[in-house]
Amino acid sequence: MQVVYSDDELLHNPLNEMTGGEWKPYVESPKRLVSIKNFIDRHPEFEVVDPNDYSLGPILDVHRQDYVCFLQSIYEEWVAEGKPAEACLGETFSLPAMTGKIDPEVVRKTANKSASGKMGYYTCDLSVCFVKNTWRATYASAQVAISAAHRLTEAIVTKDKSQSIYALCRPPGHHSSHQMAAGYCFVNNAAVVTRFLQNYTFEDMNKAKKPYGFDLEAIRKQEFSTGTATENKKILIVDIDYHHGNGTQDIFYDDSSVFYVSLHGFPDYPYFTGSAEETGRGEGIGYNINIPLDPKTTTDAIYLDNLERVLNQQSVVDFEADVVVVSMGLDTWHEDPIAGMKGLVDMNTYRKMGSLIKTSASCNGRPVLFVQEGGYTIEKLGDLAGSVLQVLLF
Ligand code: Q9C
Ligand code: ZN
Repeated sequence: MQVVYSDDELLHNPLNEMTGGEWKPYVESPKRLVSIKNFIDRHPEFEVVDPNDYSLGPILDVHRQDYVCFLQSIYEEWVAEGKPAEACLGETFSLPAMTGKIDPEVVRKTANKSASGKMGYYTCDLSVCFVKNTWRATYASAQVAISAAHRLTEAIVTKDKSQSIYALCRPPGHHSSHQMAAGYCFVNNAAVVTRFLQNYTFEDMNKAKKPYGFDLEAIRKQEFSTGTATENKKILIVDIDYHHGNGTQDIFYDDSSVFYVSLHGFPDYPYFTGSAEETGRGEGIGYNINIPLDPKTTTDAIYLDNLERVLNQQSVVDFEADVVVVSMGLDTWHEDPIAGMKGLVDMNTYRKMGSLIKTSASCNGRPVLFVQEGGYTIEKLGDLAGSVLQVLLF
């Protein structure tokens, strides 16, 4: 199985985050990726490949242009205002301005007048911290995901390669929405590849591809052109991260061409979403399934039973997805320092998750793109990822 990975993803390395009223070491550490990469390097069934560069286009098919500008420049603006170079963090959040009484465009303009205003407007918790190379790592993470989508498409076209691929992404993405960074996430990698698979033909993908080389000045000068929907591909997103993927859900909430399914600890971060009552809106009604699970009582058997049930549920099967995107968080493991289901204690459960993804009626025979999300038991991450991927290797 091919694994797309870039060293640039390691460059985002904040010191601390504020969690539960305490300053703690930043849990979403580059060591996570190093650990998975070491595991991959020791197992010859995996082949590590470099990403290519597809520019900002695919990112802008998901995220607002002003938000992408914010991601690119906020750190420099923060430092230019004389604020501490170690950490660019929010100090207020935009809720007080969002009462609906002020024109949202006026709020946006006011927020954009200062670095703290921007942090308050575009971020929503204290797990979002910018350091010098945050955008560089975020850009690399998105290009890793897009490159994996392109390679998977190539495998579909030529039919001679494995029909699944692993995007070893960091920072993760599923808490990020159109104009929002949250929960260690800046760009929603799973959403970006979903739109990329839908909007680009194989020829477009080949045309957009350049060798990867991060160049901030060149990126800033890029035309903010976005793709146009050319193929009506249907994408099933299966989110097995411990946390609810509120960003991904939000992005596709009105959309019947993307089916979002999530199993997650509940109630827990992100605290406001993830209930089973969230089923989609308008055209998207019925294309969003949340399975909230009690982290204290969920066992291996309960988890697998829920995953099996939803992946064989009639509406998901009838959707007839063209491609499956798995938001692969590994933070359901019972030892996870910030998450974890107390009863998920068996490594075989992760093998069975992979096998359900391979064989269930909604996924069977479909190409699968694994996108790395959370997971914080640094030493266990390779085993966990390897277990999920095991049955899909060949
Ligand atoms: N005590 C991902 O797994 N802080 N994000 C939670 C819990 C934020 C998790 C603190 C957790 C975000 C991608
Ligand atoms: Zn998570």
